[in-house]
Amino acid sequence: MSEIQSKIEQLLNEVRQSELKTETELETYRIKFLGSKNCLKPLFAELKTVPNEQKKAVGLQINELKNEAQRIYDNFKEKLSGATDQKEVIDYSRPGEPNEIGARHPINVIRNEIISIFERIGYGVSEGPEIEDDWHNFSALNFPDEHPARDMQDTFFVEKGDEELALRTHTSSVQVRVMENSKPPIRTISPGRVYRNEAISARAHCFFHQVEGLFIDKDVSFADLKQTILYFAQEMFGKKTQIRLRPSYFPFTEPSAEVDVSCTICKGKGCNVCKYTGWLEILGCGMVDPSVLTSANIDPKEYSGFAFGMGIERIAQLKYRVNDLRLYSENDIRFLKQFKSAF
Ligand code: 2U9
Repeated sequence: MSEIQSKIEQLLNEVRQSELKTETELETYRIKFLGSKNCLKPLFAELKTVPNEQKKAVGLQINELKNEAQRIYDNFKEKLSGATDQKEVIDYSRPGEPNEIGARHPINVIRNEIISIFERIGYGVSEGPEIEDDWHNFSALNFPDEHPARDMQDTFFVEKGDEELALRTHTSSVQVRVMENSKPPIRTISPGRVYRNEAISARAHCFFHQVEGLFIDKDVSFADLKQTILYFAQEMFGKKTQIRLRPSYFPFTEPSAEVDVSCTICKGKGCNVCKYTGWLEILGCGMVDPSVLTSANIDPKEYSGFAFGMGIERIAQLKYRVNDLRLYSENDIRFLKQFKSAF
């Protein structure tokens, strides 16, 4: 082996044994083997002195050394930059991925809005059990024993030993408890879930939500009731909303009325939402029947009161124009995420 060939071999070994662990080592290597004044250059100069018959072979060896030096440089450079990338992945100072914020259920949004409207005129909120006894759900509210609402078709009965309990069919039962446990003046609303044994469809469900209201004091009149309902309707549906009362019947109120608001869509002109009547039914109300006051130990000669009740789904339906009741309990995220709200 000629002198130049052993130099080439020596450099080849050196290149192959290089361990380049830092940027500085990499740069030193680059300057030595690949830089403008690299240590391979003298070999090319020396090549000129090599006898012609060996020139080709030696030239190829120098080229191979040069390529090997470049390959090794590239390998280490890639490794080092890979390590830098990895450092970026575990950069603990980076802010986390934000969680998507949920939305309130539309029934809760409307419930809270109704509560807020009545709280502004002095009403408190009362809650009670969903499993009720016959007295609080029916008898105290003047439902005769044979009243159809007690029937198996409307009420879910619950067996508990000898006691016959039921899933409450309205939140009036909560207000009977308020009357029994406190003295007038009473101003309370009871929001909550109620149950009725109905086949599930777009228009009916076996459970829904109500807000009922009760006002008992001395000299409470039907005019007070009407003004309270007007206030509620205008807060809920807008200042220009009008109301109309139609006579009705409920066992627990006398006289009783159903209340319509001027159509929130067409403002009374007539459209397919109000079936071209200009009016939408929103709640029922009336003066508390004296026998209901007596049941809860309130003297009807001294006190009078009014009450009202509404379905939250119904109000939500009018506000949001949702026409299928089932959507409210299916928990479809595409439906629920549309109700971001202040309430
Ligand atoms: C007491 C006495 C009377 C509450 C009332 C209504 C009229 C009424 C319905 C509206 C639609 C129920 O959700 S709905 O199906 N409610 O029409 N509710 S008066 O009367 C009471 C409440 C409590 C102690």
